[in-house]
Amino acid sequence: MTDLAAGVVPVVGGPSLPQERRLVTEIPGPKALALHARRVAAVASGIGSTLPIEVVAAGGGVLVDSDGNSLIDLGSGIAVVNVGNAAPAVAQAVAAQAAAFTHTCFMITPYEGYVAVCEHLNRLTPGDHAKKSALFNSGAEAVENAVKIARHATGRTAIVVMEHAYHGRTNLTMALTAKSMPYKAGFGPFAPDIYRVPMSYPYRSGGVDSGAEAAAAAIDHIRTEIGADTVAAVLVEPIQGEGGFIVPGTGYLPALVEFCNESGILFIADEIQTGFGRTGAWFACEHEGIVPDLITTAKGIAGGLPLAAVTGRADVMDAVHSGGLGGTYGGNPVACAAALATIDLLESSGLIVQAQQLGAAMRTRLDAMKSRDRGIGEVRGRGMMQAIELVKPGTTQPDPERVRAVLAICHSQGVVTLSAGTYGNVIRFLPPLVISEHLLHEGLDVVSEALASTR
Ligand code: PLZ
Repeated sequence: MTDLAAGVVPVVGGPSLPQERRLVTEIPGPKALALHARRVAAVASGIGSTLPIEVVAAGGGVLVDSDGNSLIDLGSGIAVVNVGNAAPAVAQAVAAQAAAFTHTCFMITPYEGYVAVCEHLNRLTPGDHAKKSALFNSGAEAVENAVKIARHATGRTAIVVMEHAYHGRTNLTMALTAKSMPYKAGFGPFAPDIYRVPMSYPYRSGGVDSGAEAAAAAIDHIRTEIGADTVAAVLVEPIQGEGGFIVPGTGYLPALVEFCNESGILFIADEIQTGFGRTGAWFACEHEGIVPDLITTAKGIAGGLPLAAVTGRADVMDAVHSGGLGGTYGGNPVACAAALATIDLLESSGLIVQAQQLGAAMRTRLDAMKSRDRGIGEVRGRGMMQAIELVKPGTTQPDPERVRAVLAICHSQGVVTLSAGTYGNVIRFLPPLVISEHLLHEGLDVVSEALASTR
């Protein structure tokens, strides 16, 4: 019997973990079930979990559980550990910073890491104009602050968001988020002066590349029903995340940016899920050649530590009075140290090119699955952010039941996969950018078998 079979698992993370799928118990195994029982008794049931194992280590493309199983990670903790879980450079930077000091509050006594993260964000985000940044803790908090800044800078209050949008779970960001269940149902009333306009969703507009028409419809809605001169900002995810990895049609985003520029409206790109190499570019806006006035980032910014930012035009960012933005923990020094190591890894290790190459390989596999499965309506995404939308064969009717069945098989076979979509009928793939090609293919083999057995 091996150590692993005896339930002894390595305690180290990072790439030193064997990069393999290894099933030694059923998933979830006995230790995971024991934790689950404690969790049901202790943790509020409003917090869900997709795959209730007990993680004890993770790195590269795998998660290891307390039962000794090693699972392939095709989720990256929802697009967070782009540079890998417990990436050694990140872990070392965190340890060194934690040993020096863990917190002072940047608003009280500053430190260099915060400033350095802002300098990098100002340099790396799209556009070569003068930029400034402010740091926060979560994606939702960054979005809230982008809205505060936009309202203050323009003196206007209306905020325009898209169908299928996801921007968070706080009160303001629930209002910005489209989907009722589970994000909004029962949690109102919601913040006012938020307006939803049509999103370009080529698959659901007859499969035609409807970017220009969808932009015209959105702009018409803003002009006639909201009033362009009341609008502070248009807020868009350049590829929608929770909404189902919807890639807008050609020209949609550039047309909106042009309209915003002409109308004194700020264009805010929410790159919280798409940023930091995920799509094969630093930021997804680059694929469209657009330059937002403000950009929100989080998730992939700090290799797994909680950090978020608003970056944008210096004149807009500086419109807010001193003391008008902040928070106790925003830009925590340990999170900033993790971000600096993460950014350094993304810049120096070729990971963004790797995201293009592995993303192309993943896309080829998913396209092949679609060619033999009439229940796959569309394959879409960019780089290492790809998805399949499942429908009843021969129709565009969503098939969320099959998504649940496919995910259940993948999970039992040791592959972490996530769903998405307004209709819950999308399976999304967000592997760490550092996953080995072999492991990626093995994970997709399992997905392919799960699709075959539910056809
Ligand atoms: N904007 C584009 O994707 C977070 C949500 C998971 P936070 N997406 C994952 C869940 O069910 O809560 C997200 C996003 C975009 C904003 C957010 C919010 O980021 O860090 O979760 O607050």
